Amino acid sequence: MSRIARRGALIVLEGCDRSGKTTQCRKLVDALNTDGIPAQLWRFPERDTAIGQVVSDYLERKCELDDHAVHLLFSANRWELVPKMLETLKNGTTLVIDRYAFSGVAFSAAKESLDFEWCKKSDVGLPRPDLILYLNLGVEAAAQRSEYGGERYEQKPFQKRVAENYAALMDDDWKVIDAAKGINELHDELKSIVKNFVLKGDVHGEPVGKLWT
Ligand code: 2DT
Repeated sequence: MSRIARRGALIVLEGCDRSGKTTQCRKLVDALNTDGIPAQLWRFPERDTAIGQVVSDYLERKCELDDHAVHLLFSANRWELVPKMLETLKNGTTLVIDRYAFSGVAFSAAKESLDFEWCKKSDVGLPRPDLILYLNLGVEAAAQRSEYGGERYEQKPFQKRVAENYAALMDDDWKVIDAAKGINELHDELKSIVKNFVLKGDVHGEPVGKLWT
């Protein structure tokens, strides 16, 4: 009997700055690999491409760009990696992605110049995540974790608007996780959710969906 090849799952972690996404993504991928589940850690923006380099310079305040233009560059940075993303999933590797199109909308639409619905448009049709985990941490608690750095967007009023935009994007498919706990406790919770999800195998026979269609 022929078996349909098992694709990997597309898993996204989202949340405001300092919610612990990057640490948790790293620990998750290590844990999955240790348990014999092939997984890779990806992040957006992916600063190593030509487009990502411009985005990185913008974030580090090395250059100025029109708000619309930089929004589209963040989006293009996702689109340029779609072929590799689909190929990796097809080969059975699960992707854990640190930020995705939801960051794109939540951060851009926090700027007065950009409209929320306009911000969604450039990401319509991207591979749709199979699982979205939102690390929920209040802006005050986040700011207490450590000083925000010097990058653009790392200020409290802006982060408050970002959190409101995330709330507007959220639907029943999102898993909201309380991130105001210790690193290991949070890891155990995320690992259990992700492992159950991957092992349940619902996504394996399903094609990757298209976002916001
Ligand atoms: P990191 O600190 O995680 O590297 O993020 N951002 C991110 C956007 O404004 N639009 C996007 O599409 C994405 C993916 C969030 C760098 C900053 O870039 C913001 C924080």
